[in-house]
Amino acid sequence: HHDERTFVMVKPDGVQRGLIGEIVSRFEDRGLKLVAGKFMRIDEELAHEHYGEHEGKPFFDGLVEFITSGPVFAMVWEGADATRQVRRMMGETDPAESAPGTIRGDFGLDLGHNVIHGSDHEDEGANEREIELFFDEDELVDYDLDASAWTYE
Ligand code: DAT
Ligand code: MG
Repeated sequence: HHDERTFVMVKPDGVQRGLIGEIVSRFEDRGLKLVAGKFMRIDEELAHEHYGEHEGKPFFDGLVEFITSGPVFAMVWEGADATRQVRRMMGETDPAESAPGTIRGDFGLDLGHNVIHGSDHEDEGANEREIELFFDEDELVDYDLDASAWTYE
């Protein structure tokens, strides 16, 4: 199956640092297919829903403040094992522990400002839940990506 979808977002720090294009390029280069994209501001309510699993943790308030502090670029990417592959390309949660060559390892130094969000592949269904939270069904574009014929055997 090449049609697994995952939710990805360039966070406010990544937007302000001009990294949207670089990050989109990495997923394009990998052969993933862009299904949706939206430049937007996350409000308090959406932030609480999106990061609900972290409510009550000491970093939660700061996390909500950060993610609502400026625009984000939300995306849906599709491809074989997309959720896990995007996470591998992102690196670890802490940029300081992320290998060079990963997005967080190449563009971050500090845990709070780690440039990108991707659905957790170890949390069953997180990808679908997050896609639904950020996008309406009619915002997901149905098309064939010609390059896929050369990406997949
Ligand atoms: P990830 O974004 O890799 O899925 P997560 O879901 O555990 O990581 O946490 C969500 C975000 O919260 C993470 O990108 C950065 C922030 N965060 C996580 N743990 C933190 C901590 N111990 N201190 C400060 N911020 C933290
Ligand atoms: Mg997470």
